Amino acid sequence: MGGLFSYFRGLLGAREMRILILGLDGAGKTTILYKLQVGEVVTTIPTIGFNVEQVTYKNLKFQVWDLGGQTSIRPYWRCYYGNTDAIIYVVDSADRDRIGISKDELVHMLREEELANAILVVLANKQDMTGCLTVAEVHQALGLDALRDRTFQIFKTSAVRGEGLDQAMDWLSNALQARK
Ligand SMILES: Nc1nc2c(ncn2[C@@H]2O[C@H](COP(=O)(O)OP(=O)(O)OP(=O)(O)O)[C@@H](O)[C@H]2O)c(=O)[nH]1
Ligand SMILES: [Mg+2]
Repeated sequence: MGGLFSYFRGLLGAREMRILILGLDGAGKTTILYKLQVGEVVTTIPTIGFNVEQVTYKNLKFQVWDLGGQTSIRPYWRCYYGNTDAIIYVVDSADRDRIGISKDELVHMLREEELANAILVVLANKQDMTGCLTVAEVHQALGLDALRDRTFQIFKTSAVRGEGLDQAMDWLSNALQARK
């Protein structure tokens, strides 16, 4: 089955990339998704379950799953890990109280076998807020120094201002293409 699929994949050219957007509730996942899609911020309500969107970015088609981040929903993230090419992990840089929980969820997730080859993009979001952690502090707090055998990069973003998202997506597009 897998062989047949790879054959068709080769025949038909690039397949769609499957990307998950994860992070604690309120981190800004849905805002980022809609920003990428339509270029303007729409009002979001907390995501119960998930949003799936098709995002085309520089000729790359992404199937993006924005999974809700509430505590009760987090155990279900793993149901969506299969065939994931990349994870965009969103952190609320202004939420100092919960950066440790954010780290724990990330570490937990990266242990999953199914995600062993997934590229990781960390977005230190809400950089427009005064008193937020810097990108270096987020890097440190998430323990990213400890990552081994993982293609990853961290970016500072402000989803509401649309800052940093292009750089992050550019990097991700290149990383995905380089891997094929
Ligand atoms: N100041 C600021 N606010 C942001 C930023 N990104 C998102 N927000 C706000 O943070 C709140 C939560 O954003 P959402 O995009 O709904 O968060 P989410 O990660 O999808 O949350 P769940 O669906 O509950 O998991 C909203 O009020 C957003 O407007 C940002 O970069 N800066
Ligand atoms: Mg949401």
